[in-house]
Amino acid sequence: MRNSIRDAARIALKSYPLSRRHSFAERHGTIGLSLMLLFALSHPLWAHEFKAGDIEIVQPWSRATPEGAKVAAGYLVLKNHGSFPDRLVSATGEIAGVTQVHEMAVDDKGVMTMRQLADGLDVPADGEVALKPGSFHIMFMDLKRPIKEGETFKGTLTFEKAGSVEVEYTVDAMGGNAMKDHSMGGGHDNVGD
Ligand SMILES: [Cu+2]
Repeated sequence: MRNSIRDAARIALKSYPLSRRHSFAERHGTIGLSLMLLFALSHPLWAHEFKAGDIEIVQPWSRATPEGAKVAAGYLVLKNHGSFPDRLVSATGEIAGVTQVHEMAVDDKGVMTMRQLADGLDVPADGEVALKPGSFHIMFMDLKRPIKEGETFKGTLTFEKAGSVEVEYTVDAMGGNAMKDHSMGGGHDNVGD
């Protein structure tokens, strides 16, 4: 009787770590699977970082345009990991006949205006510049077609020192600031010097 209890205890003790190990392996597998899933889901974010020399281009995006729209804006963050300033001098977009680097600002009469940065946009050494709604942006003009939410389109960015790099813009839903940018597009063809 005592022996059988001891045997039972021994069996229990022996099998306990085994079953723990087993369930750990199972759990481990589950963790691995969820991590893989997480990576798979976040992959589009990774895919939208690009590099040209010391310049990192973070997550280029644009907004869907209404039917018949002639302009769209592109946004991204430029990070300069180098110790020399650089400059974004030009851009292209496969959806646009003409692509320019623009700045949007409020003039002294309180009116939102935008202008082409003919000399390009400075990217400070060890610094960054954000192209975002209401500020600097890539201006896609003479659109060849409307762009739709969820699609991507390609473009290039050319830097004075870092050279050219191909990037891919993801297209967000219409609305918000970008619409305001775009609805001012009527004056756009007159912009630039
Ligand atoms: Cu513009």
